[in-house]
Amino acid sequence: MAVKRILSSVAIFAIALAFVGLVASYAMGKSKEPELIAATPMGTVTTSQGEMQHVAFELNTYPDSEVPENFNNDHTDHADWVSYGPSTRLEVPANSLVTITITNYDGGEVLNNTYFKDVVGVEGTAMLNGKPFTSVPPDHVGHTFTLRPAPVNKNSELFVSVPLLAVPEADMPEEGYTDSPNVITFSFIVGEAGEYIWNCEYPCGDGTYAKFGNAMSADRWMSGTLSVV
Ligand SMILES: [Cu+2]
Repeated sequence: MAVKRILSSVAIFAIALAFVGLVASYAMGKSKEPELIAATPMGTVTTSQGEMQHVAFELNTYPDSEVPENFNNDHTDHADWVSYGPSTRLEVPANSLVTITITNYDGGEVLNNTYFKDVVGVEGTAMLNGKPFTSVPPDHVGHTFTLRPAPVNKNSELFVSVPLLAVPEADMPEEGYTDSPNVITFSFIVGEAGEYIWNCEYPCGDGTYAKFGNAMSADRWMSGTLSVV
């Protein structure tokens, strides 16, 4: 009898310990959620769909996750992973023109799918270092910003994809970041409220899963959300 009682006490203790562990890991996971950043209001603008409000984001892409300004992503657990910042959770108002400027500090190589070398779905002209562009060489891609409706958002046809030209290997320093990043600016129109997801389509992860491992297979380093509210 005594042995049985001890065994059941041990079992209860083990279950309690497992529960505490589960709650702790859930709480830790939760705290890493990137902060939601709202677009900066830029007034109104005339577009192909008439006059609408204009909002903007300034994002960046880096060859690792040690960038202080990207603290929102809390990347300290994977400091060597490539990253988008300052956050990957974005929010914009419905029926607006969204302009995104991305400063890319990362190198890159060859796309798996050359479709993603092209600028697709933008309003007006995309700019690369101050000059209009419609595509980049498919073997010089650092990352892409590729936006699609979330599966719950069945009525939306919004699709945007913009390649980020890679920084040449010769300009990638051993320590720190390049002095000559590529600056890419593009705009697109969002309609009614809805949820969108975006990700990078260049295989910029580690050597696993054909370079779609680590940062590419985890949430928030090379992927994020766009909430239209
Ligand atoms: Cu990428």
